[in-house]
Amino acid sequence: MHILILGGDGYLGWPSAMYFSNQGHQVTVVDNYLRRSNCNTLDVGMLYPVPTLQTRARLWHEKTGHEIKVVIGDLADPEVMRGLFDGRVKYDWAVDPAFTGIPETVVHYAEQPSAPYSLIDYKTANLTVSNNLLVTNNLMFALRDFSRDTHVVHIGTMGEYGTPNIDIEEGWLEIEHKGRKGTFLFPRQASSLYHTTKIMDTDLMWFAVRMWGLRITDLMQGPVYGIETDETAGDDRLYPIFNYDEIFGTIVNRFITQAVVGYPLTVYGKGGQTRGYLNIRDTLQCVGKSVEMPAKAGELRIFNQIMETFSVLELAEMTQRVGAGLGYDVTVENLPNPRKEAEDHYYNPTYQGLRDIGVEPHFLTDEVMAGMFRVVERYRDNIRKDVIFKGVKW
Ligand code: USQ
Repeated sequence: MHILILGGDGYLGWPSAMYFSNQGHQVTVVDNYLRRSNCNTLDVGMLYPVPTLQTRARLWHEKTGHEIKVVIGDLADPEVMRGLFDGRVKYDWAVDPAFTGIPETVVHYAEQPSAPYSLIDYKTANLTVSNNLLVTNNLMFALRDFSRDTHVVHIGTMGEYGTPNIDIEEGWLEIEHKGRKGTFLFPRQASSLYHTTKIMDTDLMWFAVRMWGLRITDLMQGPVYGIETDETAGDDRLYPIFNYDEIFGTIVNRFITQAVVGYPLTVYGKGGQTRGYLNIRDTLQCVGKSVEMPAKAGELRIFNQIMETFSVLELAEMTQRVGAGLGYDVTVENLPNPRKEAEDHYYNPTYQGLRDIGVEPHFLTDEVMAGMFRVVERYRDNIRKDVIFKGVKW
């Protein structure tokens, strides 16, 4: 299969590229280095330097003999997107004459993924809205015009649902109203502008499915943690981008980094905020299974992509416990919450669909967290305390 990975430089994009390449698929990654550029502009640092996509593809080829094709371009520009499907980009490893090069699958990660970034000011808000919606809309039109049978696997977010006072279903809700029934997208109410762009993505994709019969899987993912995957095999030159700063770092990765450098764990508010989490290895499995078993033509298939739920306080306690076992004295500080979000709420999402198609969860055990500590420790000298908390307010 030819798999196109949009946003192939990101935290999840590059590990996905290696994962599919390792399975023998033809993989093309596309990125404009937006994430790196935003990190540089804000000077938030990363845990370790990450080679360019071209260098990583070369290293991967040396190690495995597999080729990952790299295209550098801004997918918010419709011509860049359309060029991937209309023959302008040459997929030169297409040795089989029957192989058109048109990707059978697109994995769409090409979005500005940070909630705090989207709320720094009107400029970062506009960048988030324009990038995320234009990339998704450009993809929908490119597929409408050139390749309606291509399956899209899009990474959505559990944050689209917010924290409603009812059970969260997988994407859809059957509603009975005045004696009649219908199935609708589950109500969405995000608590950041970034998360709101993902709701708008869902609407754009649902429109394209209804109008043009596209086939789309939308994976509502929770915060991801982890560094190593089977494909990195201990080679840190193949590690994904790893942020621990307030803007781009997500909570588990941040807490471990804070513990290693002796910075009190930054629990926002009461710490009762509960979310669904997953290991980066499970992101690969979930996307992989979705690719193997695609949505049907004219179907918007939605899965909730989480493996277990934790509150912020539970994660802090676990980080303290695991840190203590490794000789760290980890302290916790309850900071006034810079975000507007419920700190004590009902949370009961359904997340059976991906297991039903064969995903086997890796849970966040003390051992798994200790493994992450051991990786982060190796880069302790790189950790900058000044980027850990700045307090971007909603
Ligand atoms: N939090 C803290 N302390 C911190 C960082 C976060 O208490 O130092 C809290 C936040 O207030 C929030 C929770 O931890 O309640 C999760 O925050 P996060 O920064 O780890 O994740 P979030 O902003 O929700 O966004 C991340 C990814 C995003 C993805 C989303 C999935 O950046 O791309 O869509 O997780 S979800 O959260 O399910 O919407």
